[in-house]
Amino acid sequence: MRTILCVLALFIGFSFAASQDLFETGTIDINDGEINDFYLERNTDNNQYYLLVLLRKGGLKVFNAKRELVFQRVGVRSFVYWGDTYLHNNILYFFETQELYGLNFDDFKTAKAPSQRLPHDLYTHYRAYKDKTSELLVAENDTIVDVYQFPDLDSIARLKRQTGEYSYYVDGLVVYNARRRDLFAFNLNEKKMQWKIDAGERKAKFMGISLGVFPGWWMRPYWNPDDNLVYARTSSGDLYKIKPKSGEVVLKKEQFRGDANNAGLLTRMYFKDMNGDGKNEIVSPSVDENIYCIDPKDFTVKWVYEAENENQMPLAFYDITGDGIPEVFSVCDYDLMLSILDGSSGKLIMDFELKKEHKKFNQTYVVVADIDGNGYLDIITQSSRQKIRFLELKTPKLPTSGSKRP
Ligand SMILES: [Ca+2]
Ligand SMILES: [Ca+2]
Ligand SMILES: [Ca+2]
Repeated sequence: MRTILCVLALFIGFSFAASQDLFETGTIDINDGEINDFYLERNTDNNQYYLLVLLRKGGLKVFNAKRELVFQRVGVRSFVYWGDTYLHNNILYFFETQELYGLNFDDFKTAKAPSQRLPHDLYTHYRAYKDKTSELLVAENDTIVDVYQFPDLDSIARLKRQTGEYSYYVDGLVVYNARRRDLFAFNLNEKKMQWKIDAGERKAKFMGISLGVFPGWWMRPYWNPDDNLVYARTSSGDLYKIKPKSGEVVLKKEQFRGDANNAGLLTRMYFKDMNGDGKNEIVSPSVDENIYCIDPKDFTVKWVYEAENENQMPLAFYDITGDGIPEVFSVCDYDLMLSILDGSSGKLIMDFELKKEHKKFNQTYVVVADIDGNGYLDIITQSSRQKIRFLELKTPKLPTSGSKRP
């Protein structure tokens, strides 16, 4: 019986997606600058998808699903991120120098939000949070984390630091890397440091020979809404689960994938239900050339996919098999190999080498959604510094539910 099921699974696996089912449907050429980043967003009023392109020199371009330019503005440096989308009530907030603007995606007319100027324009990241009663903006760079009321931009706190991974706001606390070794939590209500955790040490090796012990450092912390706990990684490949209020380490797994130099160095963490039990698992690309699905309960590895190349870029998620569990879309660094993994097993459904127009073009975002609503998944990637490429997966016809890149 087991053999029959395996053969059947193999047959189904191969029958619903092969690389020849992926077709190019178009490109967008940016003629006046290099692309810094692109995002796919949906206007919930008219259910239309829009592609937001941020230029390296500054500047925003917005395209509709037909790849027509519907809005552009020079000088835009950064968008305000709302956790899983850049649109907040269908408004895209962005900073142009120190001033906050809101672009309404219903009519694409820009207006200045009722705000004051930020004290400087050197922030690298803006993230807004909806709290119980208000909205907050956390603006940060390598030396400061500034917390403001949103959208009026009254200052709430300024935290100094010496290293620049993104912070996380949860339950009145800003959890951030104050120094490479120190993860801090700052209490915004009481205006004091709540706790601090040291990253420990790292044993480094080269060709099997010990190079000694070095201080570890923290990478960006995450928050899992399921259990309301902070999840953090260190450069040693250690995983932590932390109670935000007390700083109590609920679980720590040292070097969860061994002691090779890059083993288990997760580049980001996604919290998604990958087995349909209503609780999130952790899905992570890693510098060690794997993609992991990890059980947050005990940090055991539920599945691992050997990507065979480093992966530092974001993943995308969308259920194409109709079982309610999102598949994982990943593009490897260096070779631009797109892999689609079955979300419940991590098994490869298909892979496809994306077109590179320049040898040195090594990394791309990937976003997925059925942007034209024809029942087939659209896959959007970058094929050069100035070109975005659209592909469509012709098999299978999509189920009605799904998700886009978080
Ligand atoms: Ca689950
Ligand atoms: Ca699925
Ligand atoms: Ca489509």
